[in-house]
Amino acid sequence: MNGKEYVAKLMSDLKAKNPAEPEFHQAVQEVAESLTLVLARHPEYVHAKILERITEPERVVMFRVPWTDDAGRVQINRGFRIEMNSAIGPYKGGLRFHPSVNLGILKFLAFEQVFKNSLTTLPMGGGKGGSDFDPKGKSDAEVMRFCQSFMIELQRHIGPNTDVPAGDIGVGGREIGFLFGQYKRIANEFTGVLTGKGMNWGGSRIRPEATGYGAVYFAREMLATRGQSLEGKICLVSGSGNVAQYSVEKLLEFGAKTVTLSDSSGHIYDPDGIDREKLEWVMELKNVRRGRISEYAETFKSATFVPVAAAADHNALWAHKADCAFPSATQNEINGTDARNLLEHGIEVVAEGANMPTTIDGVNMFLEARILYGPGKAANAGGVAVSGLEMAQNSMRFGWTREEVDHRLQVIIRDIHQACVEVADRFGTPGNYVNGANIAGFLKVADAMLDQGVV
Ligand code: NDP
Ligand code: 2IT
Repeated sequence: MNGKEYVAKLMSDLKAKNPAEPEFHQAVQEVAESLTLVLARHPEYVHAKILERITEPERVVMFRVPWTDDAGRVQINRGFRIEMNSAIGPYKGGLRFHPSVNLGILKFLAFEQVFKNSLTTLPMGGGKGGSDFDPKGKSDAEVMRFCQSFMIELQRHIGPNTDVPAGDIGVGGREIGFLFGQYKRIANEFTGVLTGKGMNWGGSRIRPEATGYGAVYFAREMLATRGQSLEGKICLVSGSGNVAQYSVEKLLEFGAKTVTLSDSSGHIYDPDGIDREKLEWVMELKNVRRGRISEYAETFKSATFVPVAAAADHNALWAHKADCAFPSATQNEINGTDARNLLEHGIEVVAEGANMPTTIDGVNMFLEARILYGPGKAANAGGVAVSGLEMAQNSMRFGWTREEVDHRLQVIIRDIHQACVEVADRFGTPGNYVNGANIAGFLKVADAMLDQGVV
């Protein structure tokens, strides 16, 4: 069997065994295609069935989460934790609370996390979890009761040396606080069992900023390969949550101008740019008042709000002219049409703050156009990297300064970028960060799996 046939068989078996999980199929397909380059040179991975094993979670936990709302009604959600791979360290990855959450989405995220965590150079395996619970419109007391109920089950499966969850969509500082409080109460232990903790109770400096800052640092590294910088660049950022906010903050610091933000209702376009004052306003809107991004255009007259068009085949945010794009909302937010729109308007850089925001045809268009395309597992690895640094600080019972953590984050991102460039070169596809990230992330995990036998 040649590489192409091997991947075709792997995919047809995977789809038969895991039906109705399109995002998981998509994530595996992209990695497996990169790995055809590796398998030809390394038959030992084929013999040991590394790909077949790496696509099968080590453990999946699925559970009922009952809670009562403020009106006293009983509510039921579904909770999950996917423990994907522990070859190089304890399972590590975020929790997502969003009504769209299902097994297939969390498996795609856990799969991506395995390679991403390997790229960070830190000893972390891969996992992901969450619930179809929707925090939107819920009171703090409802969110707390939900988190407490969720943790009553999750606590059996996690631990600082076993599995260390963190935040993702719908899970920020507030939720991590409620989850940590309940874990501590049940386990009667104060340990670093979650990351993204508050600064007074074991959190790391720069963890809230890390994913957005990291994506911008990654873009800086990519631009440097062409002798350019972010200074003066026009940037499109999607989302308006954790990753989007800190991407805009770092872009401002580097002299770039961000002209968009979004949420699931639509996007704002502000040709004057989102300055520090406007960004501060967005942070208050989203993190404190938990409002909608449409209010931005009501407050700042330079901006227009464009609602999501129900039947549209594209996302209007990506049709604005810009130099750089930082998709920071969710998976598959850039399809083939969006990629074409970006390319037609001269996009030079795409750095993915979100996980798998670009469909496979969109990815292929970016690669063919030879723009600087940084896939999520490399470009957004700063978040989990600083989670790894939070674990290290918790183990030492010590905390580093902002400068120390930020310096380490920059070094890690530089090393990830370097690894992507070198590995893409070594496997005959220079400048292809998709192959670079997939292969570099894979080799370390695959070799650890070989060393550890058939487990
Ligand atoms: P937040 O919950 O803070 O923000 C998510 C943002 O994306 C919101 O503006 C939200 O809008 C929007 N969004 C979410 N789902 C959809 C959807 N289905 N369609 C349109 N817009 C949507 O999450 P984060 O900023 O933490 O996460 C954003 C992305 O970054 C995700 O892909 C996540 O997996 C990834 N990521 C996050 C990391 C982290 O450390 N937090 C680390 C690495 C990657 P609305 O309010 O309307 O839902
Ligand atoms: O997708 C991700 O890397 C995250 N949501 C962060 C995971 C973590 O453990 O910090």
